[in-house]
This record gives sequence, structure tokens and C-alpha cells, in this order.
Amino acid sequence: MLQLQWLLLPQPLAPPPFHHRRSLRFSHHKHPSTFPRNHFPVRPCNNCTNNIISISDEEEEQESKESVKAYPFHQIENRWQKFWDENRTFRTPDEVDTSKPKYYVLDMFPYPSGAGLHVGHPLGYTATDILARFKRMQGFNVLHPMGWDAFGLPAEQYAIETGTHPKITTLKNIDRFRVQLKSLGFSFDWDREISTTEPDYYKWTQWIFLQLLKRGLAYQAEVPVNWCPALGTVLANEEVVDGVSERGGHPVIRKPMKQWMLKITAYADRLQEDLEDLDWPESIKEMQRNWIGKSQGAEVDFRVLSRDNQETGEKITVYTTRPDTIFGVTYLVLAPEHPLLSSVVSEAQQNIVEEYKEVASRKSDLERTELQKEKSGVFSGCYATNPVNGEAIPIWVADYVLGSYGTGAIMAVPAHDSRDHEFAKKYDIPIHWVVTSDECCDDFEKPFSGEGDVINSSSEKTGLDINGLHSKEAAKKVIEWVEKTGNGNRKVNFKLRDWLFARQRYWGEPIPVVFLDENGETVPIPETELPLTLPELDDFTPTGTGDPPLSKAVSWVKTVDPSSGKPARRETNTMPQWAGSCWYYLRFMDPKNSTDLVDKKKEMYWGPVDIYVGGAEHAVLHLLYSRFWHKVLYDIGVVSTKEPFKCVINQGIILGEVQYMACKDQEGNFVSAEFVDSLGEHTQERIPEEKVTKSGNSFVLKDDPSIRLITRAYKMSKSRGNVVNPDDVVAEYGADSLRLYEMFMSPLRDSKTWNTSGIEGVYRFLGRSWRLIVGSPLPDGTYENQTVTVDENPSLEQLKALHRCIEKVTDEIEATRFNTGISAMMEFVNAAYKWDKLPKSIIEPFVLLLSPYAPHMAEELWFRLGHLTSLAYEPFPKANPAYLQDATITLPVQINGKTRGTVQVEVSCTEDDAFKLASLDQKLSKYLDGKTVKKRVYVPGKILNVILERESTKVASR
Ligand code: ANZ
Repeated sequence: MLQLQWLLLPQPLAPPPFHHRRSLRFSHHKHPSTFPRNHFPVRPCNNCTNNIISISDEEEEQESKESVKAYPFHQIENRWQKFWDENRTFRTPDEVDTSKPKYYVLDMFPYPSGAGLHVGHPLGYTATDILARFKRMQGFNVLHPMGWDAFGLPAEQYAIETGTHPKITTLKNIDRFRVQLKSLGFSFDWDREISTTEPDYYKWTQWIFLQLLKRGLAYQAEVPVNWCPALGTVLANEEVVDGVSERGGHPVIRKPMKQWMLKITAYADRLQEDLEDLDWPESIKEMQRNWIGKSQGAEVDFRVLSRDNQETGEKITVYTTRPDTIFGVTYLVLAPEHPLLSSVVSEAQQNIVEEYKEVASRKSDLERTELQKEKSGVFSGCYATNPVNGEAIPIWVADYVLGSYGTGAIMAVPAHDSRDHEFAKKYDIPIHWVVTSDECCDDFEKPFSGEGDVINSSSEKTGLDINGLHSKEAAKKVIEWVEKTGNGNRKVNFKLRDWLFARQRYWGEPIPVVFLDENGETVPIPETELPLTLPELDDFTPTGTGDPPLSKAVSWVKTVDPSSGKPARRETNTMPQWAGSCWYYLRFMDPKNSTDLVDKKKEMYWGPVDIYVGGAEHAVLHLLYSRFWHKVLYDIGVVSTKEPFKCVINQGIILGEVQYMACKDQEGNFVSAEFVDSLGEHTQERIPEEKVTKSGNSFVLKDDPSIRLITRAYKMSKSRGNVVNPDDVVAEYGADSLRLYEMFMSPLRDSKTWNTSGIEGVYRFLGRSWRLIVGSPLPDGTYENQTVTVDENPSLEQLKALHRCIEKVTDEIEATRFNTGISAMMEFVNAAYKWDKLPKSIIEPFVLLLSPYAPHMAEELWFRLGHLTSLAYEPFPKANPAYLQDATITLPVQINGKTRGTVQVEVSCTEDDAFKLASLDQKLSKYLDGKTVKKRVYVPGKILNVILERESTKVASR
């Protein structure tokens, strides 16, 4: 099909527009001395475990002159991008041959911000693009789509400031992103492009919401939101900084409002359990586990006492994970928002408690639970009985206990919990030790939170005695006791909270429900009425009342219930930005389907995503929310897999260029960095890179190497002025260089610092590869339109170099170790520069190897090698094992199963020869001399194991 495309469409490369047509020279020619074809030295980099290619100092100058125009990337890249676009080269057909294996490789789709792409974007995108191109060449059907997560705050804020409709801003930004991505040569299937803001897309986001509603997984509840009275609006968490609004610095309070919630907690167990089988970074799994936060314990009732010590009939139920410490309880705590608080608080303490509640209401849960924050609280004036011994326990109110977790009340055990300990110390509350262990207790000043043997824990009154038991058994016995006596029960809790699913914003998906005028009843819109489109609005400013901006669309809000025809009001909250990104990977499988979210057969073929690459900032929420929706869709039969993403990879972040700082004493003299601690007050001065040189593992002043410098790198940000724009890099070095550089910087998952001289290194490598194959430039700076390869049989050395390179590049792509794959290609080019002739049969596979990394140059070379089709679907070269073996190998030798040494042997060495060599080896002979061999086990090329008779006296050989 591709060939056909090529022939039917104008052939952009015939003739190549940027050089002269000359008679073709196929023979290899020597290059002028200005373009040395000498060895490209490979030096291991000190900072990295992998081979980094670097240029020797002498070569540097010459190379950089050469690199002024290393190769004509401008023309090459434009032309091939146009070609791919016009031929839809990377389109994945709607119907594919499903007998072939599939590979779904996905990037976390971007929010199209006004700032355009930054250099962090191409990092993940290049990695996935290499995989996509590689798998296509290996015969897989590849799905490699791109789209836009385009609802969100910035477009709305921009609309408030300028009056420009968010739709216009969004479309403009999307256009810019698309142009930028295409300029990097990514092989996305642009026919599948989707945007979460398009009604055709959000129709299905709304449809999923209706399914959740039908199953009781979407509900409304009063929950606190960030209310800013001065701005008259509800703010998103990211708009609140240190308790004040980001814009204007006005105070923000927490105010309860009726909100849509999604019952993700119903899936807590499955979200936790199914993590186990996923090929995800352990760190993300751990973060998800912590977020879900499964904990096992008990709920225990403490009966409230009146002033005259009588039970009032009310009880405070606490949640504890340490029932074994129950005899150590010295106070109870109610969260300030606990519903029982107002009824238990004594008259004398009422005002203090009210004031405390007011202050606490201004804090977020995060601020309240920060461990470093000093604990605060007030006494309620009231007591409750500890069920295990009948003791009267004071009840306090403290905001380190959250109303939203467990039961919103705790039994505090200051001897064994650090927060309770800090609190008890501050308010002079008794501390009772009830657990002991070898690891604890030399210092009763500190709490002991570990498990151990229970002490001081029996009561004659109730008959419960857990003394001497280990914490685990003690906890079990207490739980059995409270269950038997009706004072509580076993309980599993999750940290995970239900998901607040409403925003008081315009630029989001409308929630497809109406409220009947007659009784406020919530009625879902029939699925046939979807999409419920956003009404046009000119004024996006807050209403001032806390009502969402959509309430200004009066004629849209006032409606009738489509089923009953009764007058009703539409919901004016919109969905949060997370909604659209929860399921987009499914839509890519079938983006134009108007009757279903995704066709069942297509989902069964393409699902799940094989590899999902994106930033670690999405480790918890996005990945958890989409897993939740996926599981709901699984339960209702829309998808066939339990999990959406088989493998997740987080690319590291790219920090700005390293800055070199020199320390100066008060007289203004430079002082080496190691003396800075003893220096006291000092200043630092930024030193330009050209005045810095490397010495060992540190950097020093070129002029005075005794002055060691401090190095640091910052996250790229506008305010620091260290942002690198990929457009500039592409203009100066070309997209292939940017791609190659981002892959070469360090392993994909590591954080890295940008370094412009590093990009020059890979740019030179590409130029070198180009001139190796095309030849040196003609006097006018243009190149021959053919290559210098020859139709001759390759030598064994050439075959070996090629097949080693194939093996390495293949292995490294499979293992997503792209940087070392590049090193292998650099080594190949070094070797090739020494050859007199370049057989075509050696260079062609090399060009194919290069193509996933530097696709523009590779396509151009492929064309010049005489091919009339794109190389995008050419079979990826396969390494031939015959050329991979070295003539000799190092054979490990074991004596009685223990490795005692090695011998150098020919690959084809026989067992007898291997044994003879071992017997002659100085190190090995001392184990073998005078011993009888009972048995020899020889695996050619791998190992020789010699088993000796115990009491033998002489060496025997078979
Ligand atoms: C007594 C106790 C003794 C506790 C001890 C701990 C150590 P996880 O693992 O996070 O579930 N807790 C319960 N509800 C709370 C709330 N709403 N806000 C703040 N803290 C709360 O932790 C459960 C433990 O955290 C519970 O066990 C409780 O303190 C506290 F040596 O009870 B524990």
C-alpha cells in the first residue's frame, strides 16, 4: 500500500531540490582533509555508567568548524515531514490485520498551554516514537496517537482577563503544539487526533458519568471547598497559596457546598490488589498504595460521661490500628468537625472550642496533618470511659485528627504514637507505657511506636488481661473482647477519599443532569440527548455568589426534563480536568465511533496500552482515576481488561543548564568551594562556562585550577530565564539532533541537565554519519544525490561490526535504554570510517537502525541508497549470531561447582582442549594437580565444571 502511495503522489525527492544533478559516483572516495574521517573516540563519561562519546580536545576545534554545516538538515527535515504528512505514512488503518501482533504506545497527552512545547515534552515523545517506529519495522500493528487534554484553568483565566473565548485560545494553542510536534518528526497517527474539549469526545465523558450515576458511584454531598469571599468565587487547590488566593492574596476559607462526588472508595480494594501484576515503577506502585492507604484495625466505643460521671448514652467511636495499646489511652480526640462535638462540649469550654473550630476551618487537611507543624488543641471539658478498664478519659478537640478519616475520633496513646506524644507533652497529659521491646525504652522521653510485649494492661473490673502477649496477639484478643462485649468491631479502613468531581468553572464538561423545579430531584439526561454542549458565554467572570459561571447562561440553565417535560434547571458545575484524561486512551482505538465509546472488537485487539510514558507528577491522581474508570468500564462490559496500562515509564525531568558558581570572601578573593563552610559570610559569582574546566570529578576555574566551583541546576522556568525552546534547537541543529540528544543525555528515567555543547556532540555524529554515506560536500557546499556505497561483498570485519551494532541497538531499544543504543551506532560509524569501501549491504541495515532515532536523515539516506518507498515499514535488521561470536572467549572453570578461574579458549574449543588448558593454567592447576577427575561437565562457550574424586591421588583425564 505504501508503494502505491508513493507512486500515486508527487515524488518530492525526484529530483532533490537542494543540490546539483551530477553524474553519479558510486565508488568510495577519499575525503578532503578539511573533513577528517578519522576515528571518533569513545570515552567513558565519569558521571554516567554508560559509554558517552566525546571528542578529544584537539579534535574539538576542527569538529566545531566542520559542524557549522554538518549536513543539510533544514531541507531534509522539511521535505520528509511533508512527505509523511501527505502520504499519511503513520496512519493506523481503521481495520487492521488482527492476526499480526499489536503494540499500543502512548504518551500522556499534553495540556496545550500558551507557552508551547518545552524541551521536556520531546523527551518522552522521542522515546515512544523510537519504540513505535521500531515495532512497526518489526511487523507489529502500532497504535501511536496524540491528542489534547484541553479543558482547564489557564484558558479560562485568560478569558477572564482578555475576553477571548477559551475555545479560541485552546484551538490556537493546539495548532501551535501540532506544528511543533510535527517539526520533531514524531510518527503519530494524526488521523486519530482527539481533543477532550470537542463535543464528539466529551459526549462519551458525559456518558461514563451517567453510567457511574446509574450504579450509585456518582452522588452529591456537602463538602468543604476553597471559598474566597473577596473574589466571590470558589478556587481550585492550585489557586490557593498559603491560605490566600494566588490572585490578589485574599483570604480563603473552607466552606461546605453541595458537590458531586465519585465513589472511588468502592474500588479501593481492587485498586490496591491489582497493582501487584503491573509492570510499573515500584515507586509509583508504592505511592498509589500509600494514597489508597489500606489499614486494618478496630472501631472501639468510649461511652460519654456527664458531669456527675454518669453515662449520657452517647458514645464516641474511635478508629485504631493498635488495639493492643488500649490500656495506654490517656485522652480521646475529636476532630473539630466531628458531629458529636457540640453535644459533648461543656458549657465552660464552649467559646474556646468554637474559636478553635473557626481557626481549624481555615486550614487544609494537608496543613493539619503535617508532622512538623506544632500540634494544637483544646479540652472539651468532658470525659468518656475506656471500655477495657472503666477509666474516665478526658476528651480533647485537636485538628491533627481529621474528620474525614476513620471515625474522626481517636484514642490517644502518647507513649506509643509520636503525634499523641507531642500533644501530651505540650498539654501536660499523662503518658502510660503499655508496650515494651528490646529496641525501646532506654529513653522514656521518646514514644515507642513499634510492636513488642504488652505490659500494664489488665483490669480486674472487666477481666481483660493482655499482659505478656505480643502486640499482634494482644490486638487480636482486644478485638475479640470488644466484639464479644458489644464495645466495637474489627475494621479495615482506606485513606482514599471519594473524588470531588465538580468545579465551579466554565471551561469543563457540563454535568449531564437536571434538577426538577418542583422538588429539586436530580434527573439524568437521557443518553440519546448527549452531548450536552457547553453554552456560549461572553462573560467568564465569577458571579460573586459562589454560583458557577455557567449560571449566567440563563436560557441554557432554565430547561425541561427531557423525559417528563417538567420544568427544571441544569447543573451549572462542570467536571474537573481529570475527567477527560481518564479514558482518552480508549478513544484513540476508535476515535470516530459515533454509536459507541469504543468498538468492542477494536478494544479487544488494542487494549491494554502496552507502554505509557509520562511525567512522574501523574503517578498518583491521573493514573488512579483512570484505573478506577477503567475498572467500572470493565464491570459494565465496555472494556475487556482489568487494567488500562500494562507498563508505565516516567521520564526524568530536564533541568536548565548547569550553573558554575565561585565563592568569594569579603575582600572579593576567590575561595575554593571546599573551604566555604569555614569561610562564614561570603558571596557567590556566576562563572561563564568558557572559564570553567573539569578537574577529576569537579569543576575548577580555567585560570586558577585551585579554585573549585559549586555547580547547580534548576528546573527550567520563565522567571529564572533558563528555559530552552525546542523551536530554537530545531532551527539551529535540526530535529534529529534534538531527538538524539534528548535520548543520549542519560537513561530515560533519570533527571538530567541541559547542555548545549552536548547537542553539538550528537549533531557532529549525525554530520559524520551523513558524510560517511553521502561523501564530503562539493565545492559549493552541496552534496552528491547518491551515496558512496559500493555493490561489493562485505568483509568479515564489516559484517561483525554491523551485526554487533544490530544486536546492541535492538536490545537497548527493547530495554528502553536508548542512550546506550546511540553509543553502539557511534562505535559503528567510528569503525566504518576506517574502511576503504562501504558495501551497500552493510550501510543499508545501519540506516534502518538509525531510523527510529533520526528518522529524517535515515529516510533521506534510504532514498539516496536507491529506494523509492519510505523505510517506515522496512523489516528491522536482525542480528546473525554467526557474526556475533568473538574468535576466543573467556571460559569460566569450576572445580567441584565453585568457580576457581577462567581460560581463554576458541569458541569451537573441544572439551578435552578446554580441560587441557585448565590443567596448564597456573591458578587452576593447583586445584587439579594430583587429583582424580570423577566427571566433567562442559557447556561449549559457557562453562567447564570439573568434579574431583575425594581421595584421589593423581590427575586423570578421559
Ligand atoms: C491508637 C494508637 C496507638 C494509634 C498507637 C497509633 C499508634 P493509619 O495506619 O493511617 O490508618 N487515627 C485514626 N483516625 C484518625 C484521624 N481521623 N485523624 C488522624 N489520626 C487518626 O493510622 C491509624 C491510626 O491513626 C489510628 O491508630 C489512630 O491512632 C490514628 F500506638 O490509635 B491509633
